Amino acid sequence: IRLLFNTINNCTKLFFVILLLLSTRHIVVGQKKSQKPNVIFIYADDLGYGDLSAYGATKISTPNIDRLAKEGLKFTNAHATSGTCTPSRYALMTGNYPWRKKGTGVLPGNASLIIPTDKITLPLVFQNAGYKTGVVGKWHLGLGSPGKDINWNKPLKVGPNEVGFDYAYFFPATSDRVPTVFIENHDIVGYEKEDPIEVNYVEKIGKEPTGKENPELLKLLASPDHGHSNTIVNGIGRIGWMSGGKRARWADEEIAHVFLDKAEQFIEENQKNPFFLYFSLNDIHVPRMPSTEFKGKSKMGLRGDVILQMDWTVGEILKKLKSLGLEENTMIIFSSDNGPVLDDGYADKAVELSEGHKPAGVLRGGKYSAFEGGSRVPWLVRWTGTIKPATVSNALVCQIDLLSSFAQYFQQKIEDTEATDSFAIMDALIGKSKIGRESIVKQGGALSYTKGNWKYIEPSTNQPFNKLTGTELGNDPKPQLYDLNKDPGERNNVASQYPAKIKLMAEELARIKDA
Ligand code: NG6
Ligand code: CA
Repeated sequence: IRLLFNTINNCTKLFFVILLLLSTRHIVVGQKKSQKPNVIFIYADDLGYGDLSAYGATKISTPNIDRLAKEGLKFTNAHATSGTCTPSRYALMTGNYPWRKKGTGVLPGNASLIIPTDKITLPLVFQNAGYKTGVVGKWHLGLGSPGKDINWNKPLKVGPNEVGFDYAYFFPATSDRVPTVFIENHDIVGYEKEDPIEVNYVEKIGKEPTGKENPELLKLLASPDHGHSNTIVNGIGRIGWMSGGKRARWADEEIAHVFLDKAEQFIEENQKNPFFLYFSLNDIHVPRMPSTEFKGKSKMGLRGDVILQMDWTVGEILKKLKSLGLEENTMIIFSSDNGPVLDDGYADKAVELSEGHKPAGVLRGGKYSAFEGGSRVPWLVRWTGTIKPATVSNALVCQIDLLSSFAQYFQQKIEDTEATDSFAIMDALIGKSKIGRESIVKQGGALSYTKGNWKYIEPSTNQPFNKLTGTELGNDPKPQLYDLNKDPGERNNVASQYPAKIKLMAEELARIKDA
């Protein structure tokens, strides 16, 4: 080669060198800089504010997720709208507070779709900007038209594909609810027409054993009085009854792997064009049944094991991005749909084995609660080159804001009547500004209204304590007022000292409710 190089004249040499430079420059430009950033939203299920080592956990270590904090941005005042899954996800998808609409509570596995198909949604914002959009994981927003029973033996429309996702690989509700099957776009994976599927949430169907009748068949016992004693699938009693679809049913131990596989496939297939992936993890929801390699890996039993599995999943996504050269041009957001719970219906010893671990950190309450533990969640963002490493922000941000913030980023106009509770706060979401939204209305048991350092919880006569889950729900027949700066653990109700403030906050909340 050197001989050949010596024989050509300098002018030709220069020409080749320029060509080489241009072509490498072209590769860099084509893959990274000119393209709109990919966005991956990783949504953990029931992960608490204190469950990650990046947020102070010491009994468990989550190095992969912690990397997002080290290389990016960590929020300390970030929120889901609600203390449970369906309403938080409804808000994420629509930009509307869930308590404005009836039927947005925790859905059964045979519920109809609650996301309107003719209104703006988070994935539609991306589709309108030319992105390929995908959802992989837990759905829990219903399937099929309102008022119609789902026929599980026909293509399952309407669902994620009809509200903005080009690709969908998901399960309908939660992993503790029937039907325990995966759906790819409109079809149940592994479906056989000789073994039709029926689902019922009112009465038993089929002849299969249930957790109630045949507890000796269970590999994971249900906690007494919770609802997980119906059809047994994979040795685990579920909420609701199903029959048929024997070969379509999942093994819980494989869920994390299947979802990771599909997420990676989606990333790989879309590496050349901008994509939005809503990666909605099953972990760490009940039944906590990790794959074999994670069983017993933590010192905290199955709940700890699935935290490690979740952390591994995030690490695999980071590796995949790196191997495809997409590290820099991909914004990864990690958060959780509601706060933590230890006993959520299975005898997995989470309570006993979590000793010394504070799943909600300094916060009071947890999943289901109006206290901060119900909905203040971890939120990390890595966007290499744009977000400075190890940034910490205490801006008030909510998942409901992603819709308007990305619309703002893509310079899209949202109708005044749509996504009305979603604020365009992109600068805050990428750590450029410390100013997020001004206030937030959240839903645990009662509604709460937070503005600045003050949090007001509406009076509620509902039970103050959920005995089954051991959660303080934040319900009190008297108004509650907390100074979150001085008292993030909501221990001192100062309502009686600030009657004027209570009045003002109650009025402002009433105005937002009426809007
Ligand atoms: C509750 C279930 C709980 C869990 C939750 C939904 C009982 C007593 N409890 O009704 O186990 O499935 O619903 O969790 O049945 S969420 O994260 O999807 O909101
Ligand atoms: Ca949840």
